[in-house]
Amino acid sequence: MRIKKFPKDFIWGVATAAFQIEGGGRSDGKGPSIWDRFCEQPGAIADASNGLVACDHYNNWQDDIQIISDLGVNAYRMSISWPRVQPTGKGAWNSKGLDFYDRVIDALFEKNIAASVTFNHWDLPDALQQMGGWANRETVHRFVDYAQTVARRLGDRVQSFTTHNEPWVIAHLGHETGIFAPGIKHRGVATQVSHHLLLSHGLALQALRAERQTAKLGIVLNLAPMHSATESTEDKQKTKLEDGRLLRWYMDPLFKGEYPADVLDFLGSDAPQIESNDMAHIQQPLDFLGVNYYSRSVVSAADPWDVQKSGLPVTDMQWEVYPQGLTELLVRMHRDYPLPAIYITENGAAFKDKIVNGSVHDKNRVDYLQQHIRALSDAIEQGVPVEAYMVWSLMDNFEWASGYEKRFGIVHVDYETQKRVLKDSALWYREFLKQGTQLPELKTNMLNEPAVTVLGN
Ligand code: IFM
Repeated sequence: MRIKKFPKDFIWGVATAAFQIEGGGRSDGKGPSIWDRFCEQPGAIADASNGLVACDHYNNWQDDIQIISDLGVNAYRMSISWPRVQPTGKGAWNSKGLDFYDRVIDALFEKNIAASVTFNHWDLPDALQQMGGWANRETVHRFVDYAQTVARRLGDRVQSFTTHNEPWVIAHLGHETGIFAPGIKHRGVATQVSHHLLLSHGLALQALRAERQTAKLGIVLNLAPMHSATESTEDKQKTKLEDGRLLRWYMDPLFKGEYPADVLDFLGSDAPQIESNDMAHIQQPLDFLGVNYYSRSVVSAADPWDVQKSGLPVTDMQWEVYPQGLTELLVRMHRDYPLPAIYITENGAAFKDKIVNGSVHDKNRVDYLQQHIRALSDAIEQGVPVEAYMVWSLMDNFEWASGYEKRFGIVHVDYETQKRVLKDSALWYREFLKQGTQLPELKTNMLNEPAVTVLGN
């Protein structure tokens, strides 16, 4: 039997985000972000926690980078906290904040770990929110200025810059359902926010390219295949609309310079205000497109879909384990859009982990990762230009509205002592990378096993 292998230059990484791990919430001149403010609202966070200490990565960053290096990955995805480097989102820069990231990037560079840096992983300076936040077009220009300043400072040692992480989450969960910061519940505001996020992405790319930035430039979307709960016309129509709102609302402007007509029809007066040239600004060539994949979505017009119905295993987030959805999603995107390099910028699972005699036997997470890596190889075989895979997450961290209750890490964090313990999934990932990324044999039969072939060299 021939063994499937990933190409030698494939990027393998682990991912985190500033607000979820750094802490240092009031240190060295950092300003408050919208997530600091959101955490102060009673009932907003499941365990009433906040990000003021988190994994205290602000103080433990050297040890954490040593862990990353010991895993044997060749990339680390991280984000910059905008209010740490510019406390009010405009005007004065905080040199201590910029120095912190400079040191982190230096350490990664010295260890030959490619830094993949996101400018906006949700922690907008609160001062900008006081002026309307992403709903205010002025924030677009503040963001471009911020991205330029960070890129000038770090760009010589960074492999890639991502403008925004998951604009759907910022717009929809932050401004329509209001379950994430800044907690606004208004569909019209949410669509305007999504437009400004896309516009700021396009303008930032142009500004960075004008300065001959050498790092690769892209954006990260959270995507999922949408499956209709039944064959009914209502369910199928809703499924098409949800696909439009999650995937085509972002992919069409980025690759076709227009919003999908059916979603605009649905939005009616909640559609965004678009100024002339906005769409051309948004449709910039991408060096890569980041895809965060966790599960599929099953859509039902009448009731919320009950994940137990399918009988598939679910994670602690109550998300179905559905690895074949990753292949399906990527193949469909490859069919419908002229894709650049695809980076899987997040993939992983939360489970109720327990430390037993100093170890965490998270076999369910090992299975999850193996199944998704196999699903990824299936997509590559079908021609999808995938060049990177990053596990979410390096370590347990602040899982937004779920607080610290959900553990996504391959490294366990004891929040009392800040002790890190490599879970079995981290040990497996390290071994997988050491052995030359041969495709893992699966014990379960969740994927249709294709004939085994060699991918690349
Ligand atoms: O923790 C988040 C991350 O910040 C963005 N993508 C999804 C992850 C899991 O919910």
